[in-house]
Amino acid sequence: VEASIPEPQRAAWSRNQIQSFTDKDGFEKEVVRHVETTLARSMFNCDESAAYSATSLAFRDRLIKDWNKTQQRQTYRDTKRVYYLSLEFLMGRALDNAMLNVGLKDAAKGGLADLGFRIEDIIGQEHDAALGNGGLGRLAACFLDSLASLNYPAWGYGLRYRYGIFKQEIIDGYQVEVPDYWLDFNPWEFPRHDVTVDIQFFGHVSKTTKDDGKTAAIWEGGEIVQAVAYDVPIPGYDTPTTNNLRLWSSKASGGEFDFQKFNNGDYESSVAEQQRAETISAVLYPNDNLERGKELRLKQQYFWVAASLYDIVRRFKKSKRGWNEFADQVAIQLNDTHPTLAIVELQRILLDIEGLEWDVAWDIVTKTFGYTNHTVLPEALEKWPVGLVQYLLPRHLQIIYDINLYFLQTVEKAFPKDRDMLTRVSIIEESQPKMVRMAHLAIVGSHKVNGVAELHSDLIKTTIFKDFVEVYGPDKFTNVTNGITPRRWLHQANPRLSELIASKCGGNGFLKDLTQLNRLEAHAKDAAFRREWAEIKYANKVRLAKHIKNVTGVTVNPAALFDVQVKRIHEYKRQQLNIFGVIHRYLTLKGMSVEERKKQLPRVSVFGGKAAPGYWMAKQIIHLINAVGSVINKDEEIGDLLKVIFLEDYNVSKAEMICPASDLSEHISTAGTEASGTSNMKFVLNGGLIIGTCDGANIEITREIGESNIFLFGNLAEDVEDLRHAHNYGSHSIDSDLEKVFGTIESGTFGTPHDFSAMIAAVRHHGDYYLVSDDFHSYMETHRLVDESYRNQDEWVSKCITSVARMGFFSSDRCINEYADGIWNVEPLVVQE
Ligand code: Z57
Repeated sequence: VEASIPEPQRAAWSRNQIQSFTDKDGFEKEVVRHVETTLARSMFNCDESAAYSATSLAFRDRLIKDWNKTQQRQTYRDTKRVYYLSLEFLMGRALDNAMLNVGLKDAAKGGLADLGFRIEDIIGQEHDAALGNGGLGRLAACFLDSLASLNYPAWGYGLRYRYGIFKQEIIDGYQVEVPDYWLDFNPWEFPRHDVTVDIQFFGHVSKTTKDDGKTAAIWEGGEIVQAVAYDVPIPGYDTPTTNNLRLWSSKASGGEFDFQKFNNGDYESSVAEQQRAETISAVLYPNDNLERGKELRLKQQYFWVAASLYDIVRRFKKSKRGWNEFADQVAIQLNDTHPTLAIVELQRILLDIEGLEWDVAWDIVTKTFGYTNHTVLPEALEKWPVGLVQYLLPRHLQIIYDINLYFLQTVEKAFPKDRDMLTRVSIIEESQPKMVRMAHLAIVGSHKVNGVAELHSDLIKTTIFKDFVEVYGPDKFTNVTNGITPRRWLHQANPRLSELIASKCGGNGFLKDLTQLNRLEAHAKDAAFRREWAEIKYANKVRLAKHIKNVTGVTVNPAALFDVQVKRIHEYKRQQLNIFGVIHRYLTLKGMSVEERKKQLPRVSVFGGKAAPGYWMAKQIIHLINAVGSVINKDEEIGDLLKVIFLEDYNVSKAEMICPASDLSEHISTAGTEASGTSNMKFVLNGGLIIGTCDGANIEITREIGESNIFLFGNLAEDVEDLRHAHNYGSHSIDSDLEKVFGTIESGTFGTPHDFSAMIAAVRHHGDYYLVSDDFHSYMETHRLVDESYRNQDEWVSKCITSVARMGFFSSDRCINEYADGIWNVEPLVVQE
């Protein structure tokens, strides 16, 4: 079809494209046009929802042009592309981002005002795209923003879940999960019914002899599921580059119905088959840092990986290059081990379908892939039973065994007679049942492996991947410290602060070169500037206070210190330490005279975050937080001095409101457990200080902003092992203040004590694996320092300004440039306008 349209004709068409709007009046016309034609409604009954739809469609039209041009440019120039494979993309809302990146938010604001709407209300209509659990998925979203903003030719590949992460409701203090049906109306995706891939499952492998006498494997039989592409435009900030995020949706192959069965009167089973196929992309697994080994999850992984690789190979083949150029044209990054089957799938394609020799193919494969590890927690490391892989992907299992054989042969040569070494590094764990260790496969099949913060990258080299450092040498392992996009997390989330910063940094340049924030440093001692700064923080707190009032009914004082911990609920992140600390604070206040109380600093403790539905202990923690809140918040003796809020359904759009409103945020994981953390960066960038442990990126944040600008406490990663050993084999005495907290809970102050006994027992009787008791004293002491410091507002605000000024390093732009240089070997595609 493409070829049949003569070139001059095509060129004429593209010159005559309808011009998009460039100002307020043009925007209004487009909104009216979309309301009246696309949406088939009258302007007389255009409500906020219709205004959202029409505004999105107007901006979408603009994006499409840049998007098409970007794809044309990338095809024409045919430079190396990056493919970011991630099972999660936690995108949040798209409209505000599109308006800011395109640079026409003011036009839209004015136009919507003319039509009788407030732009915030219209933006607020959008449902978050929540195709992720937490940090890993949000990192992927920040990376897409940076890749586009820096003009890298890049694609994201993921799954188009019908249900993203569940919506959390809090009922009687307990988490209740509600399905997140988000696809009702989504103007940001484009179905590509012409871009489909047939994906095979099950079946068997037979051998055949080719013309040249060699044998080849044939994978046949089984069932076919169709992958359909849905494309999402990813606009870069202040650049015409608009990249593509391709999400795969599953459906039964052979169209809507199997007509054979239909005609045979087996209507029901043909519909059932269709539904079974659609199940593959139906739901995001809601676990963060936990792998549960479900068959459907493995199906999702292969479905997505096979469709993506087919697409990547198809694109490469269009360039008519030889296979020896594949790794010069294609870089594929594995976001955790979830897409590790891509390594096996590419080897299969090159070997079985393209007929390359094993060694030639394997060389291409290893040059193509890079693997990012995001955790050292053993329960999060993926392993699949050999039997399940055999049953679902028989040919892939053979290839995995061959990869392992050749790998172990080289290890054997380097470490003769070291059976233990072979057992430890083997891709196959010789357990009952045998397991495929996905991290080992990912390491063996990649040319670079990276951790996500310095401490984490050191830890993987000395603990879980120690043997691989001996096998490959240290250079295969590297660090790329995480970053966040300043566009969403400063400019969009905190427009007033962004504007104030721009006024001192010589304009908006800092949004593309975050190191320019250092120009702020000179103003930290400027009293007038500090006043403006503090006023913005206060306004952001007022906004959060209103939200809290709306959703919980609790009145909080915006002048109080807002102390925030929002992230997935997990024992290693230690929300239990925080709530025990809150109880201790409450007891201290209760023990004071009225006079003494008057001298205390008012606080609001804000919590938010989802527990994995099957994570019982995490749900108990949520329950305790709510139970404590409902007692303290109505204690009239305490009043404003302490409020405890649990905000339900924490997500990206709520984070955009919460981060700018925090004075202090908590990043208090047991040292050595949080690979990086990224909300720590968001909070500091928005002018809040951190209380935290020496863990993940907190360490590098401290190095950048200075020790006097962060409240660090607790034991160090290097001491954790000894402490745990002492708990289990020595004497384990619990901190006496913590015992008082336990006593209060056990006395029934916060409801039936039995509800919380497991949380207490985890510390007292089950080895206190997360070192809550060990760190409690230092945690409370450090909170006292926070209070003291907050009393001196001038000093506090200077600390905040100085910290922001020194946060330049934590841009995801820096991070993406490091991947591009050190791992992908790709360059930006300069746009000539
Ligand atoms: C996830 O969100 C992270 C790691 C995982 O292994 C899985 Br599964 C999900 C997080 C880490 O816990 C954070 O510390 C890190 O900042 C984030 O990934 C991005 O690297």
